[in-house]
Amino acid sequence: MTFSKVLVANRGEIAWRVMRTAKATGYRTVAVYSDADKDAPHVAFADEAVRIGPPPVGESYLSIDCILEAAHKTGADAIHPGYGFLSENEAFATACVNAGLTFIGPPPAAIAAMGNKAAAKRRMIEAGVPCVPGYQGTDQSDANLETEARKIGLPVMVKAAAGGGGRGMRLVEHDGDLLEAIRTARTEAESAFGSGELILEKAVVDARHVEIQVFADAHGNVIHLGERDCSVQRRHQKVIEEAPSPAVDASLRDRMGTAAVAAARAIGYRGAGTVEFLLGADGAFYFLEMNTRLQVEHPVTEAITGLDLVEWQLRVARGEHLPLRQEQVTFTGHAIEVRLYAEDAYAGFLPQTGRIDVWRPATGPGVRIDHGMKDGLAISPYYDPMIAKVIAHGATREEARVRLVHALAETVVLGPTTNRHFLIRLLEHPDFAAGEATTSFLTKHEFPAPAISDAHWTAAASLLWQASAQKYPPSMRGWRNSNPEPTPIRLSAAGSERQMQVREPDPVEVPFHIDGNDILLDIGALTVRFTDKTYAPPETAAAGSDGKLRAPMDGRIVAIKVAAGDKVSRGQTLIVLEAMKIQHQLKAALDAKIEAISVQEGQQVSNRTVLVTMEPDAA
Ligand code: MV4
Repeated sequence: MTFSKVLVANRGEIAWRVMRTAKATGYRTVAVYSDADKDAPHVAFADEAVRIGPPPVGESYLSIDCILEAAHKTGADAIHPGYGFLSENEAFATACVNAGLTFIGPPPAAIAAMGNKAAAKRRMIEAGVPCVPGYQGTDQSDANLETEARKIGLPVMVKAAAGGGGRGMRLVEHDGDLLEAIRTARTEAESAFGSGELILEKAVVDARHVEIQVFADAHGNVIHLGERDCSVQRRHQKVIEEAPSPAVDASLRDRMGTAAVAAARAIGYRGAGTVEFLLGADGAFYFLEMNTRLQVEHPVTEAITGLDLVEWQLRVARGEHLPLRQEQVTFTGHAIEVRLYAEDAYAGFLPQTGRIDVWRPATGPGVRIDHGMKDGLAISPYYDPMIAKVIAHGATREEARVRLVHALAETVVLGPTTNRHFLIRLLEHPDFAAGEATTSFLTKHEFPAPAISDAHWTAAASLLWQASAQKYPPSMRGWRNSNPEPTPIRLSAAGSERQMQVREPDPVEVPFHIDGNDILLDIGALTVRFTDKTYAPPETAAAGSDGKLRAPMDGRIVAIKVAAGDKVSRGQTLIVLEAMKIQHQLKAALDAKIEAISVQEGQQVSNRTVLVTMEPDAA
């Protein structure tokens, strides 16, 4: 059925990416946005934009009514769901069809067929698609599942039939853990997916996750567009995806592609789909699940086939035949994608939020960066904190890998902490570079937080000094006619603190951004946030444990609160120092007895001058 105006029911990079192809192929485009996304690029890019609600997904991007209302309001006659959100929601696809709209995706029945793992596996077994040996039956009693697990032989995977993407999955290696695993998996599945139905599978250890891109039209044509290797995952979240797989040769590609086409054909598939397989070290492969949507990682397939998969989706949705027959599909070179996230890979991958102050995506031969970003846009806590997908294509895998590392290194993203440095280390790891990463890669290898280099500290102090003349005026800078004194600057970062002495510094050429009292600085693809503590209450730089209280900066003694012989306790104010119109309470860092006071009230002192000497109490 023909259509002329496409509403993209999504946000971020995929909304922008889909609209780019839709516009380029002559469609008018409609964006939907929540209040959190009103300044997002995809909204400005669209021909029309409709606010669909407040930021929470349940009241915006997951609201079928709001989205259909937006289509009605704008006269959109087709809807592209993107990925995530409602893209695999059968009710949404049905509601689109019932509203007379073209759903740019598979038939609702195909979505339903793949929604339940047990039913999907039964369909695949019927279609002759190789599946992991296991149990996907209806007798869900503890006793039967235990018996079936023992028939399969440990280790087994217990999976939620209504789950997917590894959610509700549990590996059982010891017989004694079996019953407990079955019971907890069932309970978790009931609360997470509304169904406690389980399937059991032989655990395929140290496997690769290799998925086949399939495409089907409404005229019975079904082809595949090769494979993607997505083995490098963290908690079932893909981190690196590449095409082709280092472990797949032409013969295996042909066999996996044939199986994937059979799977799509068996469920009357239409449009873009992905059939996920586990590929064992022995070359055997097994059906995992089928994703009835365009995947995040589709750009690596586009890079090696030279095709635009969204353009194919639009063609198929308007009833056209697939543009190519299987034998016409060709693969050129290699492509690798990473997902750039606002998350702290060195602190438990904690998601980060906040404004992206500086966003400068890299460019270069073979580099593609799909993003929904611009300077000043915030990563909101309501949605997936993906900033961009960074893809590099090359004639060889090594060229693609090197190009990707350089693209990441040259991409400037200053604001929330990101996983950029972590991604570079993954790509540079010898096992990955050798094409030997399997699904155990991220459990086998540690990537601890890197130390902050002296270069980072020095550059941060220099840049603050240069950029903040008003903060460190000559009087503060220790400047004297004869010879310039160094300027004291105290910085903290990642829980440590340093007192720096800055003379007239050399120019520093690194990406940086000054954000109030902080400076974000990038050296060697490691971005560090430093906080200027120079003016922080010196108790944060209290007297060292050597019993000497020193001036933390140039200033004037305005009050002396103690006398020689006094007993003082930790945190007690000893001296008040005025610097830059701020009165700093200089406190004792430990219980002690005052031995000597070396200054008088009204005296001007320089940074680091010893003011008070104490005898620490015996520990
Ligand atoms: C498995 C498996 C090994 N044996 N099933 C299912 C969802 C998908 N995203 C990951 N899944 C797996 N299913 C059996 N029978 C291995 C994976 C798997 C995986 C498991 C743990 C950690 C990372 C993984 C990455 C890819 C695949």
